[in-house]
Amino acid sequence: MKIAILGGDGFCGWPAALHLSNQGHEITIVDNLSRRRIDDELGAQSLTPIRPLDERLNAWQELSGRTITHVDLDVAQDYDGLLAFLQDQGPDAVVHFAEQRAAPYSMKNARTKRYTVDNNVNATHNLLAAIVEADRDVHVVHLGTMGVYGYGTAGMKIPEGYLDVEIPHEGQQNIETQILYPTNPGSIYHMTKSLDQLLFAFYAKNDRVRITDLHQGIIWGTNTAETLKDERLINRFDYDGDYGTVLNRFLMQAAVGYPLTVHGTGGQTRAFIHVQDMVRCVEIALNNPPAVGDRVMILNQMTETHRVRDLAELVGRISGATVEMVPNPRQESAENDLHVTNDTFLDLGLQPTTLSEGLLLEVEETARRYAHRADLAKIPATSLWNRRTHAGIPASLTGADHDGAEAGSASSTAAGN
Ligand code: NAD
Ligand code: USQ
Repeated sequence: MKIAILGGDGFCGWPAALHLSNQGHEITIVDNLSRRRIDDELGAQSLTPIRPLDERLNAWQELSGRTITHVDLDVAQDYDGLLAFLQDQGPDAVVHFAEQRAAPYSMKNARTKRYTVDNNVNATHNLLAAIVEADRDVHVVHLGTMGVYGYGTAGMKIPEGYLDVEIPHEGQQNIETQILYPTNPGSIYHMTKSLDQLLFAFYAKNDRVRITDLHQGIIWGTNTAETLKDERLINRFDYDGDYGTVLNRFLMQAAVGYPLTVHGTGGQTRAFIHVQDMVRCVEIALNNPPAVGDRVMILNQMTETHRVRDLAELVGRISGATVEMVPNPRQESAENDLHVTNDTFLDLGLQPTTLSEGLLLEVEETARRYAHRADLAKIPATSLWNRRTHAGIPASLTGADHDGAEAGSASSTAAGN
């Protein structure tokens, strides 16, 4: 297949590009390198020494004999460039990773909120509009999030995107139908993924675009079979308070001797998937597209659920790290239960890589190898979900009792807006 990977220089996109190239697909990465500029803006680099994209691509060519090309294009801003790309290259499929993906970054201040909405919603809409204008049959595989379902306790197993409902119909038989599972995003970032869902539903219905939306859980791990082949192919490892995700943060914190930062009671239960399974899921999704005219195919891309404080306890036990309960900078339920259906990927052959001590220690070992690159001052999560102290919101939620809180800044962004 000819596959365009939007966001192919990122944490998920890079290993996915290598994996799909290794399978013999013709890969083009479309990426404006905004994530690298956000590293500079935040003064927080990947723990692992990721190489410039052209060096990565040359190394891959040298090692595998396969060529991956790069088009430097802002999918959200350069509609004409995107349209010309689709017309010239004619990809069979587009994997869309090109969004601002950190919930804390999206909640920092008005500027980062606006950037996240503008970037993510425009990127998705530009892609869909360009596919229609180019008049091509392109399968869109989008990386969405489990977070669109919300993180309360649903009281049921969360289905794959659609909810069976029965609507009372006065004087007649009740109507049985399926609706998009009601969204309940917990951050501006997660909200953009909810907005993406509506765009997908519309374009699948109106223009018969074939779309798969992968509702992905939190990725953990850093290496895949391909990124391990050479240090020049190394994947990014985010550990800072904005981009670092919880389990990788805990493993990095254990490696550098920093107490594991559990937010609040650590009672949040979340869905997880290892980075190696993520690339496999993307491959499976590409090989099993919906038919033209089908509704959006929504798959839950996760393999297990864990409560945050249990993860901290596990990492503490295997590494000897201490755990520190810190005030929660986010607004989220103190405790939630989470049960998720992931039958489609299992039926299509995914064999989950579940959390094991060996794999956890492997990630910690990677973090230990690059511990000298860590800036411990970047570890605390300082982006607060709410500062509106006059709106009747308790101090425990506004961060008024939160140490090390940052001021809401409004400086210009390095991400290009
Ligand atoms: P990332 O920030 O590492 O990568 C995103 C890439 O997209 C970056 O290389 C960035 O430069 C590029 N990009 C962003 N906006 C762009 C634009 N307008 N034009 C061109 N390129 C652009 O993020 P990631 O962790 O690789 O996540 C990829 C996708 O997967 C995101 O959409 C995210 O929501 C989703 N996801 C990630 C996780 C996770 O744990 N990392 C979990 C669930 C879902
Ligand atoms: N948390 C801690 N301590 C930390 C960091 C996080 O207790 O040091 C807690 C958070 O408060 C939250 C949970 O861990 O309750 C998860 O936080 P996270 O930063 O690991 O994950 P999240 O913000 O949800 O976002 C990440 C990715 C995002 C993706 C999402 C999938 O950044 O792109 O969409 O995971 S999901 O969580 O399933 O919605």
